[in-house]
Amino acid sequence: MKKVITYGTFDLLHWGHIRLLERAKQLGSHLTVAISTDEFNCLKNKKSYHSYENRKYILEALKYVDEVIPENNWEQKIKDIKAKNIDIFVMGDDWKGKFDFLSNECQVIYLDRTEGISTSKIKEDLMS
Ligand code: C2G
Repeated sequence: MKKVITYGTFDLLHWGHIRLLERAKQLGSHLTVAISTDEFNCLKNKKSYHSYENRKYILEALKYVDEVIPENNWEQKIKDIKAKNIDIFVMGDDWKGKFDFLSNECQVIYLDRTEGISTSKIKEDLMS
């Protein structure tokens, strides 16, 4: 049973997020998603429209997602991977290279980011 993990804000959930989660789940049989808390989003200079609790509620409703945990900081990934016996760490390739240090703990895979959609594009388009 290969266990997969990924991290992100997942605000205003869109098909780019879903394609990422779908492909992440296809790599194993269990997918954990660590969602950035509202406090951590501040550190990432991101303000999400939906609160952590509501983003968690939405992600937990997805058939590809088996577990949702909070992402509180940049440093927790190694601890999460060890504690949960994770086999594969997945991120979109806008993060390519940034998490290669995790390859001592598990397989690190960057998946193609879905072009033409993003949470910020949704916000910009709605403003125009
Ligand atoms: N993503 C994607 N295609 C898009 C938009 C997002 O594949 N059009 C992917 C991103 O590459 C990321 C995931 O969806 O792997 C979540 O994206 P965000 O919510 O924007 O997450 P981010 O702010 O990049 O946070 O510690 C890691 C950070 O928490 C990642």
